[in-house]
Amino acid sequence: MSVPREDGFVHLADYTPPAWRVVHADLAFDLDPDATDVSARLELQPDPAQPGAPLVLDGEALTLLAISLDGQPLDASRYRHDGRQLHLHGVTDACVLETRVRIHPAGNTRLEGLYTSCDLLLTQCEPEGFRRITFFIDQPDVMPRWRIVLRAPRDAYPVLLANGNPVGTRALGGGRHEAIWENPHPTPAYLFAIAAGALERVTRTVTTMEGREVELNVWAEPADVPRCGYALGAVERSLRWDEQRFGRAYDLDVFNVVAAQYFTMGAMENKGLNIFNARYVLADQATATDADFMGIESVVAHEYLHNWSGNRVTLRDWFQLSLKEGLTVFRDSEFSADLHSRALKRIEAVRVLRGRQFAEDGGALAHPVRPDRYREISNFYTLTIYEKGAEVVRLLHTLLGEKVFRAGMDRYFADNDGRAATLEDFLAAHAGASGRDLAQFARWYSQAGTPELRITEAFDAAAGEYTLTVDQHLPPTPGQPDKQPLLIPLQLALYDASGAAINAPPACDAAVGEGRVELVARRHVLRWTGLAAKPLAAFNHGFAAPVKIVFDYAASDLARLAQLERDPFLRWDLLQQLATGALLRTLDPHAAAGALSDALADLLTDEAADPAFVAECLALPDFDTLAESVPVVDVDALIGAREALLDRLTEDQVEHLQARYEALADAAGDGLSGEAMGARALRNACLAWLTRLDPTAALAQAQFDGARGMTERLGALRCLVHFDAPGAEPALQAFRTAFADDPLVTDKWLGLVATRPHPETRDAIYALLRSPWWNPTNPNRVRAVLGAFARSNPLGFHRRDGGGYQLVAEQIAVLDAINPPVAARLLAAFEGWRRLAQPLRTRSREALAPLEGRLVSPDCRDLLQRLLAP
Ligand code: 0A1
Ligand code: ZN
Repeated sequence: MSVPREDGFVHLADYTPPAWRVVHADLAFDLDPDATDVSARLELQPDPAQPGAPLVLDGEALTLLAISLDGQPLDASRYRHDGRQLHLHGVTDACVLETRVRIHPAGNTRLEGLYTSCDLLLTQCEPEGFRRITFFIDQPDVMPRWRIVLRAPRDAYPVLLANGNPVGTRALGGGRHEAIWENPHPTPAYLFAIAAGALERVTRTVTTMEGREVELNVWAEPADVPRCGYALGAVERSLRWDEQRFGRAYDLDVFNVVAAQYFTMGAMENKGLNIFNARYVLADQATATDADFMGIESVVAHEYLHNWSGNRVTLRDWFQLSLKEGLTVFRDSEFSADLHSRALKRIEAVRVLRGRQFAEDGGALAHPVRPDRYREISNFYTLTIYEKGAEVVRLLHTLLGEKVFRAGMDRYFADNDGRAATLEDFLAAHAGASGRDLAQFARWYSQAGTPELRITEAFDAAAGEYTLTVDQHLPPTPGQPDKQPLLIPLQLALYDASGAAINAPPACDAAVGEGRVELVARRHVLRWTGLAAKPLAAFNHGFAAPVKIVFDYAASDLARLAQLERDPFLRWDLLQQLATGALLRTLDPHAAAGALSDALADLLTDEAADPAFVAECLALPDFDTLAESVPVVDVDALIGAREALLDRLTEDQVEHLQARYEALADAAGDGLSGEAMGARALRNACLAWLTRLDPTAALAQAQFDGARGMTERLGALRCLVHFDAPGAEPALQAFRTAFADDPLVTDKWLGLVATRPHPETRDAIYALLRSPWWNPTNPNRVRAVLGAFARSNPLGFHRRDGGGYQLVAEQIAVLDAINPPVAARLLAAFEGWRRLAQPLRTRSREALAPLEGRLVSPDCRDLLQRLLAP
């Protein structure tokens, strides 16, 4: 159990095992949106190693109605409830504590604990929401087995779901009914869930590799059920994949997924009862884009795969969060790579890393994959915990290879099943399976910041000797001025003048594997001899290491390597480097733009090239990625340069773009095949470029009018709105009307309006905040409007007069009182404020500073302090 120190922080170093455990939890709910009564019967046992330790339970926003110990009502002198914890006096032995509390779901806008989502009653407990349901020892290393009874009026709540297996239902008097569930697996409270309401489902039964019959259900409100089929298929694919790739079987008789319109995050892996943001469940081609379908499949996989990485093996404490999240992101990305295109999945992940995670790692909120202290754990559901955490698991996979990695995973699951584990347990399993010492590798978990590899080359023509000197640079981050060198596997390839790969390994003082060197020191010198001419070097194939590479290429070298490389990820990356070099003028801009243009021409005219891959190559580095690559961010200059390069490339390629757009018209028709999706992706990319040269946006208008699904419709609408086409308003109007009843599609057009690249969008946002569409209690709506504006509209958010910051700061103060985790996520959009060029740096501080006196939630106060810390 970890208690905050005087400094207000919970420290990793302070961990001690729980003094008391709950071995069995029996709960009964009398459900009602206004006042739900929760009866809990907890079997408690003291830790024999900590005799006499006081019995303390967590409990917030609970009204205590009754309390008894071992069957005897407790006198008020025997306990104290201070609003956060329940202290029981003089209890030393194993006992049964019974409480009855009242809670108020309908007023719960924080959406943690038990809350209402439209007509449903739902729970969200991770990380510390269960204490808002009943008194409990609410920490992940307390793992009882559970029995859950739900009672409610049958007409409003015909379906009553909870964790585990259904035991039975029965009618009660007065139109009420009851359902009983049992979860036989030891499960922490953060994985507790119930869902009640007029739900309907799609269902199928499968048999696991162990021969268990499992009913898979996806539940939604009745009107949405026709859009649940794709998610159900994704559940089955996930179940099969975990059996085949990791040998992990599902372990209950039912697996339920529930779609909720009100949900703070993406989804939640509660044992046997996953609760999802509706946007990651509901899809058909008329209302969802291809990206939505792919997002649904990957989030379904993520939550399903948590059943082993997170639930069967859970966390000792919240510092270990990446043990489940990084590992599960690694697992879900392997799932997507195995089922679809590995290269495209990698490109997608690297875009997020470079654009967003590197920024987090280099900004005011930087923290290690395993933080060593926190004030508010809900502020640590970050890209560093999830995406960098997954990269660290991928590093291990690269170092060990698939076979040994799998043996390490088998060992991890076997040794820790039913336990609350740590990252040390994870590394110990892999060290045991591989025989490797992973002590240096473990620094990836404790040191924040994105490592940089500064590589210089030298060629001695007379001696035929080529050397690469590789320096590891680890930038300082908050609280970590000095760092130790990391173990970094550096993939590399050399090409000779004829373009043939040079296969000889270098001589060096580091371990050399197939096509890679394992860097362990601050500096390594790699040496090749017997070379007739200076070779061309390429680095970090597949982005095997989540690092920045600094190497002085000429534009012509990058272009040549992009032709020679067989690794599709690296081919894409080399073109990104050309574009970045042209934009930031680290390369001769004329030569770089010319080389990029030629490479794109080749791709656009290559009938054999995968259209989805070509679309990725057309997408130049975004604003975030560029901003991450410069020490001081001049927003207008970066965007101006990017727009100018796009204009120039479009002029060069207009005929190829048109030809490709037309040639793919049929292939882009119906269906969710990879081929159709790829064709739509490339056509939308071509359309966005072509619309630059077409003030009437006739092609975009035609695509909008004849759209065969949401991918085409939204792609066209984006062009119309973002390029201020004459048809933008009527098209928006038509779109709005056609989907007026659908909150998820409404979020889409709101997102387009919020990201229109113009400083005046700030005023459009003010108008939206006064419109009937605004709803600050729905996190999806907040993200669609304010999240999109702050995160994806640099021209609007970073207006020179600071008006974008003011708007977002004002709304953070409003949201702070409604849903603090949502407000805190918006506040994190300021993470890079210190690197902004003036006057924006001052303007952002002016927007943030007054929040000091206005924000009340611990979530927002913690973030604000970290943002403003000197
Ligand atoms: N464990 C979930 C993420 C999650 C975290 C917090 C939540 O509520 C505040 C909800 C979901 C996942 O990784 O999918
Ligand atoms: Zn997760």
